[in-house]
This record gives sequence, structure tokens and C-alpha cells, in this order.
Amino acid sequence: MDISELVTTAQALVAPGKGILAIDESTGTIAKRFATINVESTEQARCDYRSTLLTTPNLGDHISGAILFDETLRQSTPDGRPLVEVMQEQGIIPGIKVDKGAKDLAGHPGEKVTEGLDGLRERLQEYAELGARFAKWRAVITIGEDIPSAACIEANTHALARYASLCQESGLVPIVEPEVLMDGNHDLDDCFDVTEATLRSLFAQLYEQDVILEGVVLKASMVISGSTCEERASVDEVAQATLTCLLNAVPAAVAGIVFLSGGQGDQEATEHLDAMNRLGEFAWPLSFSYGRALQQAALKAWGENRGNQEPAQQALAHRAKMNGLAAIGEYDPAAES
Ligand code: 5MM
Repeated sequence: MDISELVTTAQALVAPGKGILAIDESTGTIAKRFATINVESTEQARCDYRSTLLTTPNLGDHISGAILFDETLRQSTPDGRPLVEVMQEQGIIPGIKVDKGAKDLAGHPGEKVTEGLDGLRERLQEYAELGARFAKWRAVITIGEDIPSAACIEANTHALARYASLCQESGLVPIVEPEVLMDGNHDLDDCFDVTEATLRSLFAQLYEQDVILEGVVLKASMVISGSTCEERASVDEVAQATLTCLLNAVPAAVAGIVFLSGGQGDQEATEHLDAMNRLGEFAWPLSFSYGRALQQAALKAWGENRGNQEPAQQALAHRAKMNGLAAIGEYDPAAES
């Protein structure tokens, strides 16, 4: 393992003013997204859509890396250019989602554990040969009555640490994503407590597995009110609570922290990131790795203009720029129009 190369890649993923595009929807998830624009999810349609996104002119100005699904790493644009090469030309680092999804955790109703460790070493080696330089694994933690259990948190963080160690062995930077879901009526304090407990467990497990934190990027969920909570925390409260939680639980050695959007509105996700970066400078850069909050407008535009890539590309370029500004605390909502 070349540690300096891992560290260089991790730092490039969180370079100032840049963040990560998450287009790693599994086949089931992308079918749901396409259903919202009345498009059937065929392999060709998925390839066309993702080619449109990745060929957006100058996308690399604000996007450091993109997380792909297995299928996408092997696909080419309609004019025959491998998507990995398109990304390299754009200065966008290719990444790959390697987990096999969140499955019911036995004996723990309402809770999930992410699977995918079997055969992972061999899959990572193949992905590295195909051009991937980082990977991602997402664990899902649900807040509800008497959950999450300690067993659920530990099973998920243990798997994240085993995955991270295997990634580094293969020369890939692991993005570790322990997502505390927004679903539910929990308040900001509940979210804070669960996020802090999850992150503390994660870093204990990473330490136990000898993972080099300088070569890790944390993909975190924000500390935010549940989606059906009546008293919603303000942008400043979310920013302050998230930052306090991260300062409590994330070692300074971690290369960077990127946020998922988790169902937040496009502009809401940008405002939260910007508010955090206005609170000061921290040991780690704070940036974005949004899926929905980067793609929503582009997906709609693509569905409405099949055969004309420009509206979708403009929508993606705009959101990437807004979030790039938020990543350095220089976002201005007036620039939205
Ligand atoms: C883009 O969505 C990703 C894939 O999800 P599934 O494995 O469930 O199909 C997901 O991992 C995503 O990278 C993160 O959850 C962040 O995306 P959002 O939309 O929450 O920003």
C-alpha cells in the first residue's frame, strides 16, 4: 500500500471549492428516480443519463470525484468514449460504490445492516484495474422507538471498518458513510445523540482495524430535525449542532468530511454547508457528496429534453457551482437566479 498516494487522493477529493457527485444509485433506486420523470430504467437509459452528467462542460471546476455504480464504471458515451476516460479528462476522480445494500438485521426489527464484505478484496482489485481510485460503503441507521440499538450501530461500524481496511490494502481511498436517516419525527437533540454515538463507534472500529485516517474521507449526515418533526431547527442551528457533533467525535487526522443530502431540498443542503463553513476553519475541510441535491434539477431537465443534453448539464453545473461556493463559505442565495 502506498500511503502517500492514498493521502494525495483523499486530499484531492476535498480540495477547496470542490465536492463529490454521488451517482451510484443501485438498479432499484435509479428505477425509482426515473419513475418520477416517466422514464423506463433500461441499461441504455441509465448510460445516456449518466453520460450526460459526466460530459457536462467544465464539471471538474467544482466536482473533484464521482461515485459510480458497478455498471457505470464499465460503460461508454454514445460516441464510444469510456466514462472513466471522460472523467479523467475532466479532472474528476473515478470512485465506486462497493456495498451490496442495507439488509434487515436479524433479531432487530426496523434496523438494517449493510452487506458486501464477502469477496470484497477481489472486487476492489478489479475496480482499481478499471480505474477507480476511491470507494464508498453506506451504512443506514434509523431513529425510532428504542432504536438504534447498540448492536445495530456496532454491526454497521464494524463492517465499515473492515471495508475501509480492505480498500486501503488495494490502494483505494475509503469513503465511510454512516447515514443517520432523516425519516421520523425525532428532534435535533435525538439526531445529535445518535449521530455522535455512531461516529464514536465508527472511529473506535477504524482504530481497531488499523485504518489510516489521513487516507479516509467521512461521508456524514447532518444533525437535522426528522422529516416529520414539527419543530424544525433553523439553518444556523443545524450548522452549529452538526459542527459540535463532528468536533466531539471525528479525529483531526481524517482527510475531510463530505455531507450527504439525505432528502433535503437542493438549496437547503447548500445553505447548511455554507453556514457550517462560515463558522470558521477546522481540522478537516467540510464539503459535499450529494446525490439527490445535485441531481434533482438535472434529472428533471434530462427527462423533459431527451436528445438535448444542454438543459440537464446547465442544471448540474449550476448546483455544482453553488455547492462549490458553499464549501468555502462563499455561497450567496442571490446567485440562484
Ligand atoms: C445516490 O444515492 C446513493 C445510492 O443509494 P442506494 O445504494 O440506496 O441505491 C447513496 O448511497 C448516496 O450516495 C448517499 O445516500 C447520498 O445521497 P443523497 O441523495 O442522500 O445526497
